[in-house]
Amino acid sequence: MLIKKSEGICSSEITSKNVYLNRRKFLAGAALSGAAVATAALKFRELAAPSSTVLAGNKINGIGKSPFSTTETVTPYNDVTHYNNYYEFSTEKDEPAQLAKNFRTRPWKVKIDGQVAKKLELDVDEIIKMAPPEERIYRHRCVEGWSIVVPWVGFSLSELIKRVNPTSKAKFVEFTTLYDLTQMPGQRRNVLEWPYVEGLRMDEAMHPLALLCFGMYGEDLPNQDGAPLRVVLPWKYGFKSAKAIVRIRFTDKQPMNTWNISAPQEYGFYANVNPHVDHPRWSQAKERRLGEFFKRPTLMFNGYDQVASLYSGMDLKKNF
Ligand SMILES: Nc1nc2c(c(=O)[nH]1)N[C@H]1C(S)=C(S)[C@@H](COP(=O)(O)O)O[C@H]1N2
Ligand SMILES: [Mo]
Repeated sequence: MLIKKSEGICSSEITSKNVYLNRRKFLAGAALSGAAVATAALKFRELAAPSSTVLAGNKINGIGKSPFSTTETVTPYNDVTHYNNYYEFSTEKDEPAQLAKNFRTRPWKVKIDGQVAKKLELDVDEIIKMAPPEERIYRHRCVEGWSIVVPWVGFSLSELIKRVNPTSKAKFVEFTTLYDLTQMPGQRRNVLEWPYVEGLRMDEAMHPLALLCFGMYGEDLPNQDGAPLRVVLPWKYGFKSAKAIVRIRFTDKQPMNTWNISAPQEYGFYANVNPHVDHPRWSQAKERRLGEFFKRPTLMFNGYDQVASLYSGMDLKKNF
């Protein structure tokens, strides 16, 4: 019910790339006159983003292109912003868009602690300025069997890690999501343990593909996609990519992660995308790209072979 399609135009008829490019053109907007801008804006809203609530983002300036980007068709913005797993708001995928609308993403502090030379509390805007923003078009696959292709904006998580000086005892990094019952209605239910926590081994976190993310489609990250700060780990199932991060803690022991706590036989710590290791209740061999009808094969590490060396010698059936 959140998605109001304009008449006669089925979203699949508009290639998402065109929508995306039009959007970029619209955002650039420089050459257009006032009236033309109004018309273009109207058209754009009709075609690409019927829900105006998702247009609250601000354009992010000076985004560089990343060589890590896939050339695959970008998933329509409207799908990516209206089909979300974000249990702090709701277990229904179409609800976070609406329920997170007034979520306060400023001011926002991020605590950096554990095995670091000096504990820090950084403002999210200080973090965002640590390195130049890049656009990374990544495939992203949910453990449930759907996938998206998103032009995320951010920079390698390693950039932040280098600047906060972890000690030699730092073997893992843990991410914690905001816990705020006044803003996150889903936290009133005990479907998961709150706050949501996730973790990575240090070498995984330092891999250049691991993205510290604060934007998408050239704009600020929408609230339902994890504003103001999240990670995106394209070779892992989506649940590893924690949203709304308020704490980054370096540890000598493997941290717990929320979905593993909830169902350890179904969700592991590593959670690398692996078509050969099925979920106990369903196959992981195929996936459905949002906006597409036919399923496509799922690739090992979601196609990001460059991470394979991180796991050489490991039994990935045991360490699922
Ligand atoms: N804090 C928090 N982060 C989270 C989740 C969540 O429920 N809470 N869901 C995860 C899951 S299961 C997926 S698939 C991705 C979805 O990200 P997207 O909504 O931006 O596509 O976010 C992940 N990060
Ligand atoms: Mo997911």
